[in-house]
Amino acid sequence: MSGPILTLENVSKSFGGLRVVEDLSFSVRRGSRTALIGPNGAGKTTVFNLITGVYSIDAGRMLLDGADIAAMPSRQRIRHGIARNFQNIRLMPHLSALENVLIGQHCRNGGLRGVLQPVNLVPRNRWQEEARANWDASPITFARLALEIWEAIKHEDWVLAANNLKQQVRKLWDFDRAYRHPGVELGTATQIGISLGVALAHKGKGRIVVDIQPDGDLMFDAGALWVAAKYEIPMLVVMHNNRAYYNDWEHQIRMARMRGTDEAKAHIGMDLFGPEPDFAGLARAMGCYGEGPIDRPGDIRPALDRALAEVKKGRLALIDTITQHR
Ligand SMILES: Cc1ncc(C[n+]2csc(CCOP(=O)(O)OP(=O)(O)O)c2C)c(N)n1
Ligand SMILES: [Mg+2]
Repeated sequence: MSGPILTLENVSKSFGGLRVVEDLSFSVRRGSRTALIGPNGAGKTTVFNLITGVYSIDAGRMLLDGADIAAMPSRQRIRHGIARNFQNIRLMPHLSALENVLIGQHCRNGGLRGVLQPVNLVPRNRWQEEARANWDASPITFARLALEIWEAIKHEDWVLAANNLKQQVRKLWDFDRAYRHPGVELGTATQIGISLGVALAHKGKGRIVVDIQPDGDLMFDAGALWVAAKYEIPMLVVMHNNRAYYNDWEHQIRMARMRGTDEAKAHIGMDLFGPEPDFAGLARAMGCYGEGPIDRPGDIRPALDRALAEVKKGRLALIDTITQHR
């Protein structure tokens, strides 16, 4: 092929009343290296942003190998070889150094999975391996609970409402649709309420709404279960029960250390045993389905499947699983 590889013809770009690029025309010869040089504020970065599709041009034409690319989104331009880097390095902190480098290949190998799969570097595969550490521990590890729930719902059209297993779920579940999670939770005293709202919003759409529910939070607002029964709001509630207002307990320990007071008293008002609340019984008392407490990890999956069947009938089903603290 001959002719220039890239051509800008009379390109202009304004931001409000500020004309940053005006009537710019140039060509880049095929196989050449071309630099854009100019003083600060000359508009160099804007030109790069126009060529790479970060901004759209106001006027003129932009041709790649003779084809007009002005309307092409940057994710497609990159496949045609138009890429940029940034002055500030932008790493993905959850990936290894090698994975960060390999990501640069994603546009040529069918996406991130395409690059990483052949060498078994998909981070989720690695995290799933890591999640199998202490697999049979009782109380149940967070990672096992997160994975057991994932295995039970991954073929459903699922939505995650409140989520008390943040680290594990983000690594182990595949959030492949915008509606899979509404965003962050507001913390204790809100989780069951917010989850109920999410479940109501998705009611009738054939989706399975999952709430990974802390025990202390449900102590505050048991009536939410009755509301779900009364208004037939289906939801799978998997209780991550650490028999404690643990977040607060940790805080009390920290405060005792800071103040030099008796750390052994930090549990007062913080532990939730002696007697243990029976959350499955509570769910049933409110007109919902309830099972538990479950402390043998192998019992979780069958219980989840039974609960799922109840949710599909239009009910709230609660599984009370006993987990480690943190
Ligand atoms: C009404 C109310 N009281 C107290 C708190 C303070 N607080 C924040 S986290 C927490 C403990 C939560 O326990 P749980 O819901 O079981 O979650 P865990 O930390 O055990 O995972 C408490 C009491 C709060 N957020 N709201
Ligand atoms: Mg708790």
